[in-house]
Amino acid sequence: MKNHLVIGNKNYSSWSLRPWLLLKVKDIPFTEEKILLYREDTKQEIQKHSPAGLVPFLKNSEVRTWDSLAICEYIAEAYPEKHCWPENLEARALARSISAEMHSGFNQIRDCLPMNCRKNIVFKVESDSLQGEINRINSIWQDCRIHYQKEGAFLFGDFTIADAMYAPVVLRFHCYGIDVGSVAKQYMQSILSLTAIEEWVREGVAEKAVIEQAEI
Ligand SMILES: N[C@@H](CCC(=O)N[C@@H](CS)C(=O)NCC(=O)O)C(=O)O
Repeated sequence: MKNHLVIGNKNYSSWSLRPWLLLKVKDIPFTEEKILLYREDTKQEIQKHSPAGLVPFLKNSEVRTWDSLAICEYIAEAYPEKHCWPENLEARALARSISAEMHSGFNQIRDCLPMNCRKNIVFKVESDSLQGEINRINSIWQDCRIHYQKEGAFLFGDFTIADAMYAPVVLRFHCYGIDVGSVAKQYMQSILSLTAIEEWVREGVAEKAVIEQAEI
């Protein structure tokens, strides 16, 4: 099956990173096409592929699918041998819950700490609502790691969709110097050490485009 993934700028597009990382880590072949965001023709270019007018978007000879979590769910179903969700029912329910929580929430983190692989600063967190979201993520990572640490270095042991969903947050916390507990820090290191993340960041940093709206 020839998968083709349409993504945005690697430096900025956190939603694009999620399915891209899942495909890479699970070693599923795909071609990629980048559409630069915040340009005059961005919408028009994306709509050539996606009816929703947003990236990421995945297509192959069988399906057209869009929205990061829906794409990841499709990959999980199309490649059951890749175990994109945890095997265990209880772990799977938790992995789905925290993935959905990420997908539908954390607006303060999105607004205050936009993904920007080039950033290397220590952001001073002054708002309680932002700190509250950081604390929630810290406790999600800590609880998962403490529970599943014997099974591997990721949230549920092996890399799953839950890790793909939280990878952009790891990058944000890393680039903005956000302080988390030691267990969460260790988890961040597992994500940051992935060859695929190194590749994404390297290519994102090398991009020429600057999106002023995402520069804080
Ligand atoms: N809920 C969507 C959000 C996708 C999204 O907001 N994508 C942004 C880039 S990160 C986009 O395509 N923006 C283009 C535009 O608004 O013109 C998902 O999970 O994929």
